[in-house]
Amino acid sequence: MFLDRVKITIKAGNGGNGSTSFLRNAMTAKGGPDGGEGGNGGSIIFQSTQNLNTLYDFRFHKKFVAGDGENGAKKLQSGANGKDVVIKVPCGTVIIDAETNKIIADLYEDNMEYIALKGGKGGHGNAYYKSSIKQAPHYSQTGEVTKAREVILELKTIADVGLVGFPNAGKSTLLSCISNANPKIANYPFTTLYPNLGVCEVKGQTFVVADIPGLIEGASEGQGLGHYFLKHVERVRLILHLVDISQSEGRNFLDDYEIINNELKKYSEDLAQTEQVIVFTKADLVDENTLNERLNSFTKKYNKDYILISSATYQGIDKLKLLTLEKLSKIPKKPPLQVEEINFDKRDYDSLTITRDDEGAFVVSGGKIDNFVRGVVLSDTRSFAYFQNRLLEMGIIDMLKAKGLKNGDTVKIKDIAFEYSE
Ligand SMILES: Nc1nc2c(ncn2[C@@H]2O[C@H](COP(=O)(O)OP(=O)(O)OP(=O)(O)O)[C@@H](O)[C@H]2O)c(=O)[nH]1
Ligand SMILES: [Mg+2]
Repeated sequence: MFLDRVKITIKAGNGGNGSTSFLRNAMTAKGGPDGGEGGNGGSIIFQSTQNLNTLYDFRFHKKFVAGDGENGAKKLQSGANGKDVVIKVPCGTVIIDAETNKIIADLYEDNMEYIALKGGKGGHGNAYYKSSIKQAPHYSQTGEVTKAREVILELKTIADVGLVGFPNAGKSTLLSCISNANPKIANYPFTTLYPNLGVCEVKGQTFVVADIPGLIEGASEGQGLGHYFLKHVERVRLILHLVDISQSEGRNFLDDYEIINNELKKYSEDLAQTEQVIVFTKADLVDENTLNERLNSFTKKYNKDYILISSATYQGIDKLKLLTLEKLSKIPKKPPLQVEEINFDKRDYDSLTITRDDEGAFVVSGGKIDNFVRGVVLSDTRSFAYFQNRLLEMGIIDMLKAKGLKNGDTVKIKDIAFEYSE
C-alpha cells in the first residue's frame, strides 16, 4: 500500500497550572507563597528520514498529541514539561496547513526538522507574583491551553531522475538493470501501481531514479491511473522518456512520444520544461532494417538526440548511465518548494473585542483576555481585587467606558460576570 497524501490532526501539549500554596510547618508561623511553576506542554515536531518512502504509517495513526505539562506544586516544585512528539516522515514530505491550504514546510532533505506547534506555556505559581508590595499573592496562573490543528502531508518524492513513458515501455525493467531496486515487472500494462525508487551507481557516484506508473493518452483527464503520480517526478532534474521502439503494443512509437509529452505539458509547464533524454527501448525486438527506418523517421521529424537500449541484451545500458551522470552534473538541484510566510503556530495574545449581548451586558473577549484570565482564580476575593486592578491597568475599563459603560452595568469576561461600580 502506497500512501502519499494524508490529513492528520496535531496538538501541542497544554501548559501545566501554576500552584497557589503557602509554606506551612512547625518552624514557620506565617510562611510566604511557595506555589511552583507549571511545566510547559510538549511540542509537535516533524522530522524527515531516508528510512521511509511512503506515508503508509499514517493510514491508521492520524492523531498526534504531545504531552501536557504537569502542574506546579508546593515547596516551589515546578511541574515537569510535557513530552514532545516527533513525527517521522519520508524526505520530500510537504506540510500544508489544512485550513488555508498553504505550504508551511518542505522537508526535502534527510534529517530536517520542523517545529509545527510549540507546547503551551506553563502557568506561574503564586511565588512568582510575590513582590515588596504583595507579600502573599493568592493567585496563580493556569497553563496555556493549546488548540488541535489539521495539516495535510503530501509526499513529493525526491529523486534525481524520473522514468516516464507508456505502460509496458520497460521503465521498471530499466530501473532493475541500472539500480539496486527490485520492482515488479510483467508483460501487462499498469504493472507498476506506485512509484519505486532505486539508487544507481556510476563511476563511484550515485543518483536516485524514480520509476512511476505508466501514462496513457488522457492521463490528465484521469485515464488509466491518471497523472496522479507525476507529482513524484515533479522534482527530478532529468526525465528519461522511454519509448518502445519495437511497437510491441501495436502503437506507433512517434505517436507515443508525442502523447507523453502532451500529458507532461498538461500536468505542468515546469515538468514539460524539465530536460529529457529520449530512450528507445526493446531494441532487441526489432530487425536492423526496421530499426534504422524508424530512427530515421524520428530524426527527420524531431531532429533530436536519442539513445537506443535493450534491457534484455544490455545494449546501450552503460552508455545511458554515463550520459545520465554527465547530464546531471550540469543540472542544478531544484529548489525546495516556496514556503508561505504564514505563522502557522500563531498564538493570539493581543486581540480584544467588546460587544453587547441580548441583556445589554458588555462582553469582553479575545486572545488578550484569554491570556489574562489564566491568572485569576475567582473563588477568591483577593484575586478578584487583583483582577479588577489589572482591568484598569490594561485600559480595558477605559475602553468599556468609551463604549458607554456606566455604574451598575454588567460586564462579562469569559465565565466571569460582575456589576461595574466606580
Ligand atoms: N525483449 C525485451 N523485453 C523487455 C525489455 N524491457 C522490458 N521488456 C518487457 O516488457 C514488459 C514490460 O516491462 P516493464 O518494465 O514492466 O514495463 P513498465 O514500463 O514498467 O510498465 P508499467 O509498470 O505497466 O507502466 C515486460 O514483460 C518486460 O520483460 C527489453 O529491453 N527487451
Ligand atoms: Mg513498471
